[in-house]
Amino acid sequence: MGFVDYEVKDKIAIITINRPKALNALNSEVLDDLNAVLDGVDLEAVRCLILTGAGDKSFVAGADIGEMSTLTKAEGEAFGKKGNDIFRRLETFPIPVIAAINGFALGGGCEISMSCDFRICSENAMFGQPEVGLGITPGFGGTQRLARLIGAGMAKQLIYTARNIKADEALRIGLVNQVVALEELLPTAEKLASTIAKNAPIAVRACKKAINDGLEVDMDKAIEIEEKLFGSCFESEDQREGMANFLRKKDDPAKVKVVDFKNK
Ligand code: DAK
Repeated sequence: MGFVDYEVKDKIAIITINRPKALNALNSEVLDDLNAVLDGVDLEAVRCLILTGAGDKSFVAGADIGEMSTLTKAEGEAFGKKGNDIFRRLETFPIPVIAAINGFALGGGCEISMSCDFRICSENAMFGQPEVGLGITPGFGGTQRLARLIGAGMAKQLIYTARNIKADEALRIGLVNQVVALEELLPTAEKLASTIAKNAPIAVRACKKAINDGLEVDMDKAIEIEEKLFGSCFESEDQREGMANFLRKKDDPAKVKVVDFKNK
């Protein structure tokens, strides 16, 4: 695929935005390629995705300023919708998506990382929403997702000032879960993804949906969402085998085994 690479390793897949000449900035082609890569993910085989950027300097340096600079109002709205649809697709993708942030995550770069389930980053990562300095608002969900992730006050401060922050501050305010050396970034993401991939896929997917959908409604409705998704796990082979394994273990610890969950 032109600007987006896709590699499957066992049950995990790595999506790499690969446009290093522009620090992996998102133009229409990159967005189309990313959408096509998501179309091709085999959900029977792959249990967790990692999203990263090519090179050691930038995850994604934002939406492409050159492409945006000449847009009309209508084209700007269409570009925003294209990005928003893909970011929302990532956010609601059936399996978890980990952002492995290897450098600049500015504007649309910060926004795409926030569409992932969680973020880890390298020590050289830099986050920010510089849009107001360019005469625009964040357009790929930044005002909404940043406020939900780190709280309205901190999000407003970062967005109104257009200040970039380093990895340690991103960790302190809860924008990322973990900071590691650059060379450790992908191995760490892969280890996390493999740990997730070993768990029962139907249950992991249901947890993602429960958390995402539950956050959009009040607590009474959220609990109902959880109840339904909890119920949906029963009668699956994975639920039966997962629980049977626990009971065998109680019966005789020697009988415990690592369950090979089948996604059924
Ligand atoms: N777009 C296009 N090209 C970019 C780019 C970007 N966002 N960021 C970097 N590049 C290109 C540079 O132009 C340069 O290209 P050449 O000159 O070599 O051809 C190359 O990448 C290397 O960049 P630098 O030479 O600038 O590298 P430095 O190390 O000196 O600086 C930097 C790195 C990341 C600090 C700097 O490149 C920078 O400030 N880049 C822009 C970062 C930024 O402002 N990003 C946010 C973009 S705004 C909306 C929809 C979406 C959005 C908003 C609204 N609606 C529909 C309403 C989203 C907005 C954004 O994301």
